[in-house]
Parts: sequence; C-alpha cells; structure tokens
Amino acid sequence: MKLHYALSSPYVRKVMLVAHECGLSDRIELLPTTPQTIIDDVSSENPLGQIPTLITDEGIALYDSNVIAEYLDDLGKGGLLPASGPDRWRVLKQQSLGQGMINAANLRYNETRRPEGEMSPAWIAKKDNELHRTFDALDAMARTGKLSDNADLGTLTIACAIAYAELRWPEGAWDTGRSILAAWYKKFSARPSMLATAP
Ligand SMILES: N[C@@H](CCC(=O)N[C@@H](CS)C(=O)NCC(=O)O)C(=O)O
Repeated sequence: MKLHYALSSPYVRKVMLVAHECGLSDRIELLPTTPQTIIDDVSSENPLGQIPTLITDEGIALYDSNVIAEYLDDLGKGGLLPASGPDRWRVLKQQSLGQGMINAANLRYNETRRPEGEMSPAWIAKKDNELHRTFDALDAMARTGKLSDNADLGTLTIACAIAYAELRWPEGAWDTGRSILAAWYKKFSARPSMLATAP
C-alpha cells in the first residue's frame, strides 16, 4: 500500500495511528507531498487533492481519513470498530466528534495565517467556541466513564484531535479545569501507536 502524506497533517496521523494499532504500518510505503506539490502529486488519484490518500495493493485510491481508517481496520482485523449494536454507534459518534475537532482546529489555524484584513476575528471566535464546547463535552464523557481507555476509531480520533489542538491552539489551554480529560489523554498518549506517530 502507498499513502500520500505529510507529517504535519492530523488526518494523516489518525490514519497512521490506526495502521500501527492494526499492525499494518510496515506495509505502508509513504509518499511525501507538500502544499506546493499536492495537486500534482495527488489529484489524479483523489480529485479533492487532499491527504491522506491511500493506494491499496490492488491499485484502488481511498479517501478520506475515515474511509482509510475503516479499510485498515478491516484489512488488519484490528477490532477498532464494533460490527453492530450500540457500541458501533458510540465509536462512530466519537469518531465524528474527534473529526469535527480536527476540522475546527485546522480551519482556525489556517484562518489565523491569512493576511491582516482578510482574517475574520468573528470566525476565529466561532471556532474557539466550538472547540471549548467540544472539550467540555469530552471532559464530561471522561468524568462519567464514557471515554474508553481502549483504542477504537473513536478514541484514536479524539486523542489525535487533542494532540493537534494542543499544537495549533495553545492559547485554548484545553487542559485548564479539565483534569479528568487531561488524565485520560496522558494515559492514552503512552500507547505505542501514539508515541510512534508523535509529530
Ligand atoms: N476530510 C478529510 C480532510 C483532509 C484534509 O483536509 N487534508 C488536508 C491536509 S491537513 C489537505 O490535504 N489539505 C490540502 C487542501 O485541501 O488543499 C480527511 O478526513 O481526510
């Protein structure tokens, strides 16, 4: 398999976390790309011109990170997504929450890098609120035992999102007043997959 990737992408990290958890990371050949070359490198296989884009051993291009994560889990029989029942919907819902956090932190960061005058402080504040609300919801989940210590597509995405928010949104000070969530994240971050993929 081949993966179009860049180390800075949180979506790529999520896919690599799943690959490590499924024992598949050694089977992935990494094809580096950059913002300057991404269209030339990727768009013939992914018209969205985005990473991660995975090329399977059969030559099929897969995107986005959620689809690639499910593919790797299926291939590696990682057991990261329950087949049916309430647990499946809990994991998928938590994956959506983590994915939404990554989107918010990523869009916010990109906005802050726009030239003065093109940047919208109101829009940045909206993303700040989104992130704070989500962190509060995660803290409540951690307090009520709804955030598992086990790796699944939900918890891996959430851990990836927290790491990315910590990196790109330090002014958010997400762990202030959220000690139970901070303890959950500290423990989860010690997983070999988290250590192996740290940016
Ligand atoms: N929904 C996609 C988002 C992927 C995405 O936005 N990737 C960024 C890198 S962090 C990208 O490729 N940006 C280039 C662009 O959109 O032009 C996923 O989950 O994979």
